[in-house]
Amino acid sequence: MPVVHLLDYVAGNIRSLVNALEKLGYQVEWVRSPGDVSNAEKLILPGVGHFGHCLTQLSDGGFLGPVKQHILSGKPFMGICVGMQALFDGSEEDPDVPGLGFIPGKLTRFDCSSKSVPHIGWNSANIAGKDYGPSASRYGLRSQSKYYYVHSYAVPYERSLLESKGWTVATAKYGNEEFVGAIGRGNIFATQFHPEKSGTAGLRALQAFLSTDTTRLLSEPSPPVGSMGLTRRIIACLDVRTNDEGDLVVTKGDQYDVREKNGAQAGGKVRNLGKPVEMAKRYYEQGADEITFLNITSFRNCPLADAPMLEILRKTSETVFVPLTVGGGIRDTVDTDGTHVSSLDVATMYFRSGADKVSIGSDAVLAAEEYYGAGKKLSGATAIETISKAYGDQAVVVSIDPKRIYVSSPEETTHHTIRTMNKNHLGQEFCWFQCTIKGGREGRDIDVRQLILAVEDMGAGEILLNSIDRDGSNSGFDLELINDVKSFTTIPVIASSGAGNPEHFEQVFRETQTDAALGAGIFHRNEYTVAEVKDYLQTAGLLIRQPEDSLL
Ligand code: 1PR
Repeated sequence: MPVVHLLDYVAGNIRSLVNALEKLGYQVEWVRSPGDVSNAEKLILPGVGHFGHCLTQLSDGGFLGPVKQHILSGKPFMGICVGMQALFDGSEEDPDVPGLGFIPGKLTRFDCSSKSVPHIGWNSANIAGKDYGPSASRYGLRSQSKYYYVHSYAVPYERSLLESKGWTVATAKYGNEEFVGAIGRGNIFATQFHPEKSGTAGLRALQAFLSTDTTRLLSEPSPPVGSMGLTRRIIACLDVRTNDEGDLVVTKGDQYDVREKNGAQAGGKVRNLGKPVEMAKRYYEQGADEITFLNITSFRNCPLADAPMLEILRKTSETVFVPLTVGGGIRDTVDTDGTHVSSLDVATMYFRSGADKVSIGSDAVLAAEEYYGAGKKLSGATAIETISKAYGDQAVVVSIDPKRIYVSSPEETTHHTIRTMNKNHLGQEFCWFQCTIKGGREGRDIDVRQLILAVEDMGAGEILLNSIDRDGSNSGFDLELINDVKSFTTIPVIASSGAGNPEHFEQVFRETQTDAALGAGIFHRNEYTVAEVKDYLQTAGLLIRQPEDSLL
């Protein structure tokens, strides 16, 4: 088995890098003392922590000389994240600490006046200049691929400066700032992004470094202008429930309860819009960035008896390679045989079946009420806390089903109000957003702001922000609600309810700071495909991800 050496100079979690290298068929050997460096043929410097910390550790450990020697001798060297930064002259982060100086330039901090810092998420690594061809592709980078970044300092990109010195540079754009995403020359290749966390695209870049086989290089056209930056996520949501035959079908009502009336009008039949697995696959192929399944009858049925939903996830995850979220009935429960099953166990079943995130609705509201009842104390036992502790914040979504409650003035309620442009029929121009449970059937005395602040404290990683008033209305998202929520939370928000055409998606991205937008009925009723929405957004100048067809 071929060997690659990893420099082990600080304590840090680089397990995923090891996994990625092993997946590519390499055995990882550790370089733990300066003397080990000379054993390495291919050496990787992973980056952990601060620029200054990294360089100081290398220097104090006596690694600087041997690492420089390795690079100068022409042996393959790869730097990742701070490992890439170390190759430059220095960084604003620690101005007194010099870098290795192999690449001219200094890192500066991202401007945070108009965007969040750190820069986190999927962005490009596009080779700049006209000569984007086989030589550039030796680094395995593709203009249409997206890579996972998390950093606050970057090397600002100045066209031709590095290229004139023979470097091939791949850049990304965050806001208006174009920076070095990856760089290579001769035996050196370095990435600001984490290839080990960037799916197939990242593995491809690692493989390119590990492989000396340059005959399989690909040629690519120049990236289209404006294709760089964090992408806008479009999510397709499937509300799933059992029909009269006992099968789970995708259904859709409006304002949550019209579906019941529909059922009565149609002789009690559940509106059947299609099969969940097939529809999820279709939306994935059309380019959906995520798929969400909501089991909307789970408050009546025990989720453990919901074997079809687990099967749906298992089947879907075989062919759909974007994040899958499942919601409905994630809470402590009692199985049909009387056994108590914790919400963590319920979530575990879903994760094992292929879900990447669970979405918690009613239980989050009840937990938030208890949190305030206890004087804003965390119990440690809620579904949000136990699941996020076990699986990470990013695995826990809180789904909110708010309803507008109008008042004549903010003094009329203790709840957080907004002044709205959409007065009600009584002419009232203030409203608060009431949280509901059980699919909107029961309003509670807690508002959306209270709920979000509580679940943020508990460790929720994302908010699925529905609107009962807009659900199924095709009248556009509730921009006032979304703007209000974005003004007090730092958790990513998924705008939901009301999408009726591609313009509504453009509007929500332009007029709010939402992190993602979700549609249901618009796709299920075949009014527009996900691809049509994305194409529209692309034409309108918004950055979206187009699906990658093949690994090759
Ligand atoms: O309370 O943890 O068991 O979770 C139940 C979940 O099921 C919640 O996320 C809740 O939103 C959802 N749910 C319950 N009842 C209904 C219903 O419709 N009767 N549907 C329901 C929620 C709302 C959105 C919908 C958007 C977009 N559906 O998911 O997809 O409003 O629709 P649109 O684009 O067609 O306007 P728990």
